[in-house]
Amino acid sequence: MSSIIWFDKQGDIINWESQCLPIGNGYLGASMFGGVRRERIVLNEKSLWAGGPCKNRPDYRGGNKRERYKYVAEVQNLLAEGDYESAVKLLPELTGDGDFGAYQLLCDAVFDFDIPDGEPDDYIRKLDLDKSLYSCEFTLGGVRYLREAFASYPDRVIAFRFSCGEKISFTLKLEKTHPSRIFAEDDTLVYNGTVEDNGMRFDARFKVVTDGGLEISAEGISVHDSSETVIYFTAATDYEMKYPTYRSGIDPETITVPIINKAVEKGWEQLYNTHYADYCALYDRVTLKINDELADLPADKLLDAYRNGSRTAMNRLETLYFQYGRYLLISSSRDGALPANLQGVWNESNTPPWCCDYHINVNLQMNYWGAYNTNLAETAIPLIDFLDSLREPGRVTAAEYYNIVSNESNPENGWTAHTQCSPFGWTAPGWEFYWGWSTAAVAWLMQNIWEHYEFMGDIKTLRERIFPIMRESVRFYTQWLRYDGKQDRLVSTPTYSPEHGPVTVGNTYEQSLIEQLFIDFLAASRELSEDGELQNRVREMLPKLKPYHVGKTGLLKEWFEEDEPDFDHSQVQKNHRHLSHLMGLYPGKRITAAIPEAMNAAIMSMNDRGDESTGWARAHRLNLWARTGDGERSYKLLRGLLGDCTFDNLWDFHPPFQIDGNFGGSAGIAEMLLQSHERVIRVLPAVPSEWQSGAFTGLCARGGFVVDAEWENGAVTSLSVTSKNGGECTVTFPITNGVKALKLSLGENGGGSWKRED
Ligand code: FUC
Repeated sequence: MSSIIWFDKQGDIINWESQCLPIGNGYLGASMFGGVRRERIVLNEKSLWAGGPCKNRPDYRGGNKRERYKYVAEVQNLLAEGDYESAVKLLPELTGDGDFGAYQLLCDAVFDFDIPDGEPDDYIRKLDLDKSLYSCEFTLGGVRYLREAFASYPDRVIAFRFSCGEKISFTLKLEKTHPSRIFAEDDTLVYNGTVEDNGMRFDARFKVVTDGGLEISAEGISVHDSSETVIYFTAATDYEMKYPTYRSGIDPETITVPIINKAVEKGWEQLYNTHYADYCALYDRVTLKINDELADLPADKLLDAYRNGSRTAMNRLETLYFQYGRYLLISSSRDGALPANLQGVWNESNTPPWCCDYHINVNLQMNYWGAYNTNLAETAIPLIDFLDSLREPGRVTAAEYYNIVSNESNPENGWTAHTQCSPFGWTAPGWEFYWGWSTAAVAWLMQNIWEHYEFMGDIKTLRERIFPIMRESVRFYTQWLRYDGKQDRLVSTPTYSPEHGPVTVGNTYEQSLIEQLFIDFLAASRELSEDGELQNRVREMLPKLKPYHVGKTGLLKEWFEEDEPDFDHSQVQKNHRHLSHLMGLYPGKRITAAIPEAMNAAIMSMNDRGDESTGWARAHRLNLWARTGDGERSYKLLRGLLGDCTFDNLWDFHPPFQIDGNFGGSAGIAEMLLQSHERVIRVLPAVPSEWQSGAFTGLCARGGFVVDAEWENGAVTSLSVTSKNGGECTVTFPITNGVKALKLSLGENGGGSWKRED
């Protein structure tokens, strides 16, 4: 069944986050509503940001205050002495300040179509995920209207086509623009300006090819009596992901002009063919079918039916949501552009929630949870590039806040970042300690990039791109950890469990993330035959981290001190959205059924926190439950995520719209179908009884294996495992009532397949 998100009525153009349908190519985004007479298209260029260094802000330092390490040391000493009250007084010193900036809207393109009054018939607007094509079609006064759009990554352009059975007229005006010049250049409307806050330059072009009359002026575009008009759109800025100026010095029009000319030369058909080939090369790698998926309803009605428990709607929405996550990742994260932000690439505001930034206490990590297991490794390259770019500013933060200094005799000696990052190398803590301090956030991100090697086995990328970033992060943590006599372990201190709880010493979040980084770093070193002082140091420190402890209640402790009499329970929130102490279960690999005490304590903690939460927090819970192997509970979380935290356009909400929940949800569905974190490939490890039968192709396992499977009545009926790099793997999967292990040996670059015979 094809994967199409569709509506039988126009979207409300005011209600962007729930009504629009998005297209994008990593650099650019457009979101449409399907308005019949008035259409609003929200346009974005991913690097268009306020904030950062500029003429008016010559002293910009990525938020870093100076010599904060002195206060940090004092806080550490006070905490070690048990003087929490005095330590807390100093926490405002452990913050950053300055202009963080925000992701900007490029502009709204508002179309007014001169078409007769009346209700349209046979209205349909849709986003076809299989074709990566948006369209809106209707009949009015006996005339059929068709509007289409796609965003091409190879040609870096978005194309809009307006066709109808008769000749019509329409206008296009740009609204919510930045300070700019808007003018005609032959058949092109040029929107050339700057972001007021920082002088970032941009150039956007709308080139019109029409069979009708055309007028372009500062007012916008006016098309008369046309039965077909194509508008080619592109935009670029002078942003460059390079410390310390973050400007390329290149006129953006030198990028946009050749792009737009080439696009027109190619024309709609050829552009689309190039786009389709590029898109399918990623998207088509994975298919998913669950039961019969009968319902084919408009998205809002599909959601209603889903909430009401309609069987046919359920599996349909689940597979659609799964593929939508993949579509959104392909559309918002491509090599050469910045990574997907809190809203991917789509944004209607100059003051978006959380600045639409790169939050790294869960959100950016979650954006990429599905990148590898759903076979989209290429989409995660921007994350590697971005983290690499944070190393230089991150060294300033390491020096000012941690006294970990890189210099000529000690280069690349350690980098760090905190809760929120910007494209301008903001790596300092936030302007309040309680949400802004997050020393282990980078350790967490190292899991994301290590996955590249785990899944792809690409030694060159590991050696040249990933390992240097990891190694410098490891250097940072080895110098940061200190021995705590009371706790008898090496600790990160002070720590604050993301957005939750009192300041403590060595909370589970930080200890467990640093532990996982050390483990992964040693594994990476083995692959590269790197062994030296740093590896020795890590081997020595690793067993002293002791992250996991079970409390009096039997729950896994979030704070080491939580059973102590003077622990401040007033800050503990029972149903808090973050499950920061369970990093070892997911996305980490430390808590498994092989350590039942830890697994049981983790499960008790999850039960204690409850299943209801915000969008991304449900997606995290879904992945966590999938790791426990509990299919029914995972399914309950999935149903909650889709039923309670999803807008009509299938965007996840926190609220507001936050794309991490879409990505985490998609990753979670894959995690229910296939797991590989324990050196064993588990097929259908957490499938609910509701998913009686189904089939998937192309899901990826660590070690470079690609798995296709079919199942019926919960038992695998067909299984194929293909190795990308050669090697052996062990596969387990359910056969009738139980799980049996089957070993497949796969040759060099070879593959294997197995068909169950009854
Ligand atoms: C994290 C969360 C918030 C929000 C923000 C963008 O800090 O705790 O809920 O999602 O990121």
